[in-house]
Amino acid sequence: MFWPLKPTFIDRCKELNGYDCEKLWGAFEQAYVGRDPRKVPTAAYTPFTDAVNFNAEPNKLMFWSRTKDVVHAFTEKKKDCFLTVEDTALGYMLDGLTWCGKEGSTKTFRKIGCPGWEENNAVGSFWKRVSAAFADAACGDVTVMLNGDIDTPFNPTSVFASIEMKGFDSSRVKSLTVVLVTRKSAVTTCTNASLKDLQRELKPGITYNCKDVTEAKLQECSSNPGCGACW
Ligand code: DVN
Repeated sequence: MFWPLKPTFIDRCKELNGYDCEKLWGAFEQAYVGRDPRKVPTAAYTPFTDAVNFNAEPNKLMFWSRTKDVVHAFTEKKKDCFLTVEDTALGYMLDGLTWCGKEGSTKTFRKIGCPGWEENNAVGSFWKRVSAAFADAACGDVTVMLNGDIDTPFNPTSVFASIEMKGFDSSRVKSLTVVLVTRKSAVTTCTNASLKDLQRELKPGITYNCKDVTEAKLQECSSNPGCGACW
């Protein structure tokens, strides 16, 4: 099935209010249209991130790695307290979608003919660029939801480790809290070796916290009123 990308982008953009959606579409599309879909550098999306001009509300930013479903189920109920990049204008319009361009064409293609998750593909470069913009805007206390059901919840090649954490400005980010979520059997706790790596890589001046949280507890927290730390 083929759905053009633009109507979805524009509809989602209108839901957010306050954006010139045609202008955002133009800034987005110029990154990949007419290009080899394997040669889209992250910088090609800078006109888009500049046009979104995202200003983070302090203490609300929620990062994640290998917890996509569980984190979004949580922020869906807690939008006043926590925002992932997909809950903001940086990520909302493109969440869950695939696209690319083609040399010599002015069209946007969907899935068929688009490369997979390889270096400099149109979709991957977009998420790397918007993740960098999201992390750059972070201030105050930030949170990351990591996966306690795997051996290495902090993976150095993940977008969170390789782009977002490196992008925190230590003069603005006060603390990072790891919420280590366990769905089934807890393979990992806050004593995990990869979390020691995380602490070593955290910029000096940013305070580290870690909480082991079951998914059941997280569900309870998402139903609690207020933004206080429930875990
Ligand atoms: O903090 C978040 C958020 O801000 C986001 O922009 O980046 C952070 C999450 O990225 P991450 O740390 O690399 O976490 P993941 O879980 O390893 O990867 C996140 C997503 O990237 C995956 O869910 C994949 O998206 P999809 O296919 O479910 O829509 C995608 N992804 C990552 N590596 C991939 C891949 N898709 C296919 N193949 C891969 N090797």
